[in-house]
Amino acid sequence: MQRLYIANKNSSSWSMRAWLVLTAFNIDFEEVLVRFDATNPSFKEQLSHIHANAQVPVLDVGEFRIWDSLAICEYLAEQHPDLALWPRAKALRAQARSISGEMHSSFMALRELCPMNLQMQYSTAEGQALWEKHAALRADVARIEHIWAKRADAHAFLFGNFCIADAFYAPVVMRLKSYALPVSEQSQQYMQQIIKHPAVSAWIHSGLEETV
Ligand SMILES: N[C@@H](CCC(=O)N[C@@H](CS)C(=O)NCC(=O)O)C(=O)O
Repeated sequence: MQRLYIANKNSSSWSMRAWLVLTAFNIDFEEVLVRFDATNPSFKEQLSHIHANAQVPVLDVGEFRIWDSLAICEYLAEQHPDLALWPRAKALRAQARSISGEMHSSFMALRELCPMNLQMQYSTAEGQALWEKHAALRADVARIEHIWAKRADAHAFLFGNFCIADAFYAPVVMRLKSYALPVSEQSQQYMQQIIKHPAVSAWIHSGLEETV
């Protein structure tokens, strides 16, 4: 069976994306969690035996290994054309790929200032202080909210049904929530949709149970 190497569910946002796609679409896989924290000083060394770049996620499909979250999702979409991991309509699929690529390569202020930490919750005042201090963070969140606002139905996922693009934005949802960043009512509705998705809530549950 294929194996997905991941790090701590509390904090590993790139692991979360690949894991969500496999789980949400009921694709068989075995999970191997390599702790990435002070309890495991040999994380890099352990991972280097799986792949030379020594990062997670890595999907080991037996014949070969894929070592990047977006490449893993593309591979899964190729392997399961019946499952609509990307939207079926060509134009929507192109948009879904574009915003997933944008997530993969952008939003550095949000990523640096608000690392994923499911077990942490800022107060509204703490979130506001962070927000006011960092213009780059406000710009990242404005762009993300603009992307989310494009969805056709305020109560749906980005392209109707849950797809790879939603998995890519799920850790963003968790960051906005943990750091209590002020977002619109519409964005909060999308965040609720994501948080209550069964795959996302299963990941959150395990992340909250982890000892830090
Ligand atoms: N571009 C990679 C990024 C992977 C990445 O940065 N993974 C983090 C964990 S979320 C990691 O392995 N960090 C450990 C390190 O870089 O030493 C992907 O999308 O898979």
